[in-house]
Amino acid sequence: MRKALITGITGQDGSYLAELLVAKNYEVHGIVRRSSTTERTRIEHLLPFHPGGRRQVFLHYGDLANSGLIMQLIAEIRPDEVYNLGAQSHVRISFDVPEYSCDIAATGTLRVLEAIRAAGLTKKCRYYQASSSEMYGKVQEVPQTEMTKFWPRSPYACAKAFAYWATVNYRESYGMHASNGILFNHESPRRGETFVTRKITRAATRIKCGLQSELLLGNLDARRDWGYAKEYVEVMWLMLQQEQPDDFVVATNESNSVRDFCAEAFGLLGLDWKEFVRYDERYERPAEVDLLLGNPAKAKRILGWEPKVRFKELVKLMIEHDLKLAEREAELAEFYRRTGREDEQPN
Ligand code: NAP
Ligand code: F7E
Repeated sequence: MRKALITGITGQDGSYLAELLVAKNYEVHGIVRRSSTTERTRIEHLLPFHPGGRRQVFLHYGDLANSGLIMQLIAEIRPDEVYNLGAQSHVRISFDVPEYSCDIAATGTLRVLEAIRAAGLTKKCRYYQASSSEMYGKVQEVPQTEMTKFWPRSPYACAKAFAYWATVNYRESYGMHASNGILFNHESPRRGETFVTRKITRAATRIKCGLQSELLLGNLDARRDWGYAKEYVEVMWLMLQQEQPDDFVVATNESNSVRDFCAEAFGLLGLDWKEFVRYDERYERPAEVDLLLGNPAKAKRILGWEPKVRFKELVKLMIEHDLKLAEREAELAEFYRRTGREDEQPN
């Protein structure tokens, strides 16, 4: 049984990747942070105590800020593959907590790479780095490829650029099988609720169910290349199965604006987005990334991968999921209202 270690296993991508690796019969180890609330909803169904859960998933307390623990875990687990997905991944928030964001995404990456080396696993362990299209920032060409120069526009993107080069450096210095996936935005019903796509699908469906009256957004002109997260984790695995490590753009080669996303999402519910969306400058960023469009030709050529879910289908699957969620919320709110127990309703 091959062993994989995932940092960021509780996140959107970590949860889909864990499912994929379990299905491929890996022993899956995940690093989780201790916090006062145990938020494991995305991976709960995989854990041994869950009915139908699997005995091949193991969680370990740790933090990418803590080099001692990272060293200890990697030395103990001795994984065949490491997927480094942990990060403070919200670009807007990285302007509020720049040092922390960089410590986790940049130095955290170095901690993991160094732990693999210190454990004597440079030749045994393959490494995947969650690099990001945000590194292209103020884009130097359209569409972006593996050769396009980086111009990061946020603390998050600067940290990811460091992590990208650290991965290349460990490959070149120590012959490690270390690869970067330069993933463009990818979304799903598991996307965090403050990223713009999920914020829109949650709000549109809640508005439809009478739970909310408006949606506050920042820049509607930004364009993104949005794909489906569940498909994107397959590329992570594929990259580590190649004989040679390498860096790949993962994208759909289609770009839409935040405004397009609103129109599509509200439209699916028979609503006109212009009636509900209000501008709020709090959601603007000090420096914006205006246009991302990725060319995944290399991934297709070498890995045989290409995206199947396109923009409209992606919006539809997110809306369908969130509509069910909003309908349940509305039923619950109605129950508390009818029984005169509004005060007791959980947030
Ligand atoms: P996400 O949902 O925000 O998940 C981030 C994960 O990192 C969570 O499991 C989180 O744990 C963990 N984490 C945060 N701080 C940590 C720390 N100090 N130590 C250990 N773990 C920590 O992100 P995602 O969308 O799945 O993205 C996965 C990775 O790909 C991230 O590195 C992201 O930057 C990168 N990426 C994402 C996209 C995208 O469009 N989604 C595109 C390109 C690259 P908690 O649950 O405890 O918070
Ligand atoms: O913003 C605009 C915002 O936060 C997309 C992360 O996964 O993908 C993600 O980063 C666009 C930006 O994603 C709101 O200004 C307008 O132009 O959904 P987002 P992101 O910043 O592209 C990359 C590839 C990553 O690597 C990151 O980890 O939408 N926008 N109004 C808004 N964005 C948010 N969040 N909230 C708004 O109200």
